[in-house]
Amino acid sequence: MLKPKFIPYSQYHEYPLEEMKERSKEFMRNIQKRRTVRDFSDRPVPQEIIKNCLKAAATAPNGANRQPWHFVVVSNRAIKKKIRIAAEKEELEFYAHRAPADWLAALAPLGTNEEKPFLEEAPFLIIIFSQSYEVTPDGRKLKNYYVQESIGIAAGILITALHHAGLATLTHTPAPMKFLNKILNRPPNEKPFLILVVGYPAKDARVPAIRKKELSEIADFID
Ligand code: IYR
Repeated sequence: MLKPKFIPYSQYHEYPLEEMKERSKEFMRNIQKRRTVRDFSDRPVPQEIIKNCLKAAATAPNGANRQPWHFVVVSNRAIKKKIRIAAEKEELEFYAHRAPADWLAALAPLGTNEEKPFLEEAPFLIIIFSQSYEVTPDGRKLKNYYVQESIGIAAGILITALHHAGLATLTHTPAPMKFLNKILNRPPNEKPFLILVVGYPAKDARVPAIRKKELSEIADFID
């Protein structure tokens, strides 16, 4: 068993209380402006920004620090087209047959359908894969832990980092997504978690008029 090694947490920075309050408010106000966007511009985005945001996502707390994720960043037109064609095939099946009536009713306010032009129009698709296990250099399978939780947190940080940088995102999950392993040549220990569509919103982008729950609806304080 490996012996743990500890180092001082010297990066920690404490802010005066007033500054903490201000910072929390400022962050809240900024993240409240995030909207899931479905109308993307094809304006290019420097890859450097995506790289920085991925490095931010990679700091996510995760099970046993196994970091059970892999990100494939696609800007190649031909690959984006392949992904669109495969996703729309699944989505047509979903909207026409697979989705039960209650699910379609729940989606109605979002105005979604099987057409996914954003998969080609947006400059970047980030496909997030979760790794249920690792394969060691000598071929052994090493199980990962809390994979869903870990990858969910990493995706959240990625979305937040991209928003903070000034980009719009869409969390897109055509189901099933197995076709992504084939198109992107990913190994069997990896499962697509979501497609994150990234770019500038289109000039005339519109978003559904929906509301977020109030704090009193989502939280209790037990003093
Ligand atoms: N994957 C489909 C359907 C869909 C499902 C949920 I839950 C959403 O919040 C949004 C869409 C699609 O992307 O259209």
